[in-house]
Amino acid sequence: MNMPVPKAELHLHIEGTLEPELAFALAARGGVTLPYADAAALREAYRFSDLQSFLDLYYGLMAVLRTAEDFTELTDAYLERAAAQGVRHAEIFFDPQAHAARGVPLGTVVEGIGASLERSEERYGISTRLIMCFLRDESAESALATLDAAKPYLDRITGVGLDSAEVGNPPAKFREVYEEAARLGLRRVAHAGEEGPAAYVREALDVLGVERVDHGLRCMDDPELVDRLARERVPLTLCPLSNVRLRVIDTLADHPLRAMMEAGLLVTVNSDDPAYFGGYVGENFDGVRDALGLTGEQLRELARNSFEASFLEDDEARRER
Ligand code: ES4
Ligand code: ZN
Repeated sequence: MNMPVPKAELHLHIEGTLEPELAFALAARGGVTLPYADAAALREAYRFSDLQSFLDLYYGLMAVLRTAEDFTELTDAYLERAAAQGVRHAEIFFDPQAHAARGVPLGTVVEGIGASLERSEERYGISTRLIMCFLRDESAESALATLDAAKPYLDRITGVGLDSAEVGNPPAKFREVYEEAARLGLRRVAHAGEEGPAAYVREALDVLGVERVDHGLRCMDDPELVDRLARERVPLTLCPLSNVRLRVIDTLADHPLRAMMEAGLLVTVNSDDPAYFGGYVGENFDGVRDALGLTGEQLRELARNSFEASFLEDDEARRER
């Protein structure tokens, strides 16, 4: 087998790494009843028509994540798989509001994920950062309260992100939240231009001051925006298998990734919610390589981009590669 190329993963929802088998194991341990006969039946339900149909299942299945140990186990399982695929650095999203709504406090989530991340370098050879995402279909007040609740844990949280249902929830709704995050010294990213329009990508840059855009593929509808993103070297974290499974595009062969590289954009390849979308970062790399006919040099460029786009300091990023 070829050695996988060293890479960073920058767009990964830890809750989206919950494999059906682990979901059933955690359900049994926690006394939670799932509305599926078994793991195979659950996997059968992973036929999504759009982002919302996925989110409904994704938030529902989180019911099995209750204790800090559950989050530690979830994170360990991801890191082990990621290491096998050449991941040397991972910037990991989590959704505190989705857990708080079920009575699982932010501290439990951070302590649980953190216990895994603490050992990640020595166990898996993966350096990590943690990024707390706000649910954009919840209110700005709820996001502000979440940011407030995170204050005791800011030594373990590198930045903030914005995810969940995009259309109708534009970035500007969270202007104050991002201003406060900046005051607290947090890095800023946001999902934009996944299902929403190019205008949301522009707004994420101009109103939220994001340093990196998650997905962003709809920028391709706006040539002026593409020029700006290329000129300013704003990284875009693409998730090709996610886009196919959520019907943002029809097939991998329709993915704009190659056109985006040729337009001079700083794009990276990531897995988003790998347990739901048919593969981890390695399968995403292999998928676009085969569907788009990427060259070895283009694949190496994508791997280089992933370190350049990361929140590692320049000297750290060089060492990881
Ligand atoms: C997500 Cl694919 C995607 N888009 C938006 N929000 C999300 N949360 C988890 N996965
Ligand atoms: Zn995402």
